[in-house]
Amino acid sequence: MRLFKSKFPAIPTSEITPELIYKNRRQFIKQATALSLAATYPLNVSWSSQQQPEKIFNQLPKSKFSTEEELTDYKKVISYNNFYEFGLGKTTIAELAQNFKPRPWTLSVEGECDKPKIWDIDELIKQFPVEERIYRLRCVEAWSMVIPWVGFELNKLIKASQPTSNAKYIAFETLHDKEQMPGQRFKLLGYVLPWPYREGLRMDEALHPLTILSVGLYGEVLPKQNGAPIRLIVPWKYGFKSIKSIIKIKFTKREPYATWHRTNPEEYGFYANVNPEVDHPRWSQAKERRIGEFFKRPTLMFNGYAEQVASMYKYMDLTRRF
Ligand SMILES: Nc1nc2c(c(=O)[nH]1)N[C@H]1C(S)=C(S)[C@@H](COP(=O)(O)O)O[C@H]1N2
Ligand SMILES: [Mo]
Repeated sequence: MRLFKSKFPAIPTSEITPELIYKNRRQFIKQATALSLAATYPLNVSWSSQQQPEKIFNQLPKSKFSTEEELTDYKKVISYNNFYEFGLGKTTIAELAQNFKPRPWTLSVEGECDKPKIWDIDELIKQFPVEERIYRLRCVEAWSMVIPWVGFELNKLIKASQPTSNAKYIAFETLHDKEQMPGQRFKLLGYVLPWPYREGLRMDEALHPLTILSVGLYGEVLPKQNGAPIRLIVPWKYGFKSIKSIIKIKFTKREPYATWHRTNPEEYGFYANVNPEVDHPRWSQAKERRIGEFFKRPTLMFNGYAEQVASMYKYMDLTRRF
């Protein structure tokens, strides 16, 4: 059961009016009214008044790829984030992201493909039906969460775009907009990361059924701080590969620019596969703290997805190409 604040409006009045709300409008209003009448738990955080708590994804199919581990608390998922476009602190991102406008939004698919297209975000969600996928997310900083994402397999969008035989890699780019993203205005952060934030995958990794594009979590539209309106999730890689607020996807011949890798190749490899045996130069990767737990737990090879993904790397020296 999701937590809604008590002044939750019966009719959504926000600028976020996805088609799905209209599609399920009757049911949505019924639910929303019931919830606003019921005694609900207020979110005790200052930015909650600006949150968009619409539970817009009804009766989602559950993915067979979901983990059965205990979910990380919703409040933790939306209040402990890494999103450098908004700042350096993890607990302040949620507040700093509240003026961000994730709709209207377009995602451009381009490069080495026969069917390039500029997608409207809601058109994309309609075209590629979403499901619930519960994944572990392991940050390079040795913490992890278990999150019920709402999304669809990236391979569906790739197939619809008809990549050419030259498409060996796929590149992703986040919005670059100083007006909306305060972290992009600060010199200090500018020295840390060149904007826009970019990431990339090898084509077989991008086509893997575990790789998804996420548009929601916990049955809601994706909160701004978690990468609204659309982000990548690659569960066997460190969190920084899972690029947020994507505006562009490009098929390329060569290994694309990847922000953390290019700015600090000693510390962040292009592959960034979760590997307890390869330490980060400044700390061990052998264990992780599951957010909400006290004791650390051992980190698993490929974040526990070895059975599904290890074969993609069987001829690679994973200590050299980390
Ligand atoms: N555009 C962009 N995407 C990003 C980041 C970022 O700073 N900018 N941080 C990454 C890192 S380091 C992590 S751990 C995850 C965190 O996702 P979450 O806040 O939803 O848990 O987002 C990744 N995606
Ligand atoms: Mo991270």
